[in-house]
Amino acid sequence: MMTREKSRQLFAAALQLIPGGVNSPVRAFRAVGGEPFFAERAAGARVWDVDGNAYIDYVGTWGPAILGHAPAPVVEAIQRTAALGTSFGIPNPLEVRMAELIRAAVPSVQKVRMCSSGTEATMSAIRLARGFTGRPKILKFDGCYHGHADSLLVRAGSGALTFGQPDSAGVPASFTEHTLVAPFNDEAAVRALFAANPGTMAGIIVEPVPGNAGLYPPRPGFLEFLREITRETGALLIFDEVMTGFRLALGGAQQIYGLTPDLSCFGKIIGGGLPVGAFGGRAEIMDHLAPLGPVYQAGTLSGNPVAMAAGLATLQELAAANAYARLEALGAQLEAGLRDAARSAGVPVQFNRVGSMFCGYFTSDPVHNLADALRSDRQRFAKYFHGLLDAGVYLAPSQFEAGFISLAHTPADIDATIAAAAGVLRTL
Ligand code: KE4
Repeated sequence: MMTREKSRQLFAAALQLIPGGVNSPVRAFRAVGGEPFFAERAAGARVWDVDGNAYIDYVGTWGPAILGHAPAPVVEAIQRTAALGTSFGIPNPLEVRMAELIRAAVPSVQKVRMCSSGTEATMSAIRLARGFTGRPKILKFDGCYHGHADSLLVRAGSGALTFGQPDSAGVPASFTEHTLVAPFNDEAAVRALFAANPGTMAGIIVEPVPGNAGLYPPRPGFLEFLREITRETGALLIFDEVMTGFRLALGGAQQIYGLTPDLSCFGKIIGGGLPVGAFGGRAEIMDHLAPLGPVYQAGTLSGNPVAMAAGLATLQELAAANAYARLEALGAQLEAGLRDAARSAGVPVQFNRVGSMFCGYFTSDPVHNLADALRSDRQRFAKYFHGLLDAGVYLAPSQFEAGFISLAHTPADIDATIAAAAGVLRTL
């Protein structure tokens, strides 16, 4: 049995100093019970806690660690760049290189603006959509999480959903009156909202593969429908690819599904674990941003050289041969093994996966949207989570998060995970 005494002591101290003892709510284990472990170090597919326990890691710092933890090219790029200055607040060559790489990988992005988080990216993209169209309303989908900007904390996923408060206190109704919400994969609901709000829709913001209520893929044709209705009505289609960008393919979900959004948001992987966000799209839209246009957006550390170096090193590794084929093979191996383990244990599990993103829901019925996800057995998930944790496998500490496989995971790691899961499933 693992002991986590040092983590327990650290958490007790943290609780006196930091709200909930954490700097981001989902880390607090409130959705699964118990207390979080404190990370000492991470390398490759593993993290070690301060008590020396090792875990095969499927959280990957919520997506950025697609190469695995502390990849040598990224660590070296950070060290080399930091020695030249950690921040300038002056344009630097790495920002240009990053913009070139993003544009080369994502053809819908003619121009891109760097920022320091996914929240900043989506918040800015929405402001830009409203400034470009001169219209107020934005449609989002329930269970989708786009960061914690006021107007987007409406029926949001991830940590907001985990705590049963998808709408946050402190956000006046007037701040969200222009935020419309529809169920994901529901064309009729989207059509009805557009019909009820003629000429006022600035855009739709969507996670093309929602990963903040677990994971459920778009039904065939749904994303194409969103592209069509926005084109027909002059609203902008904004793909929030903070999680899926450079994760599902070098060109993200839009490459997988063959679609061209008007704006795209990025984060996580493009920072290689350092604070980076970005948003980009058609030049005629992006040129509405200050200092060229009337839509203001700014950031002290936007395009920070050290963060750019970490992101560039990550993207360069991802551009290497067959990275995504390797991730797909590992994902398929995990999916096949976990499906077999659940079947052998007689435990109903719906396993959703797109590439190296996955989620297992404890339910007999398919999961296509938030309502389906909410019908899953979260108590069973909590037991499964802790059983795996004690077996040295770290899943996201919430049913409403996605899992991530990295290029550092090996087929042997996947087999060990499946064996651990099979043992835990038999106890549920
Ligand atoms: P950040 O502001 O946390 O960098 O990004 C917000 C964001 C925007 N869009 C999507 C699709 C996202 O998944 C996120 C952040 N993801 C969560 C994990 N589900 C971050 C984890 C956390 O809140 O601690």
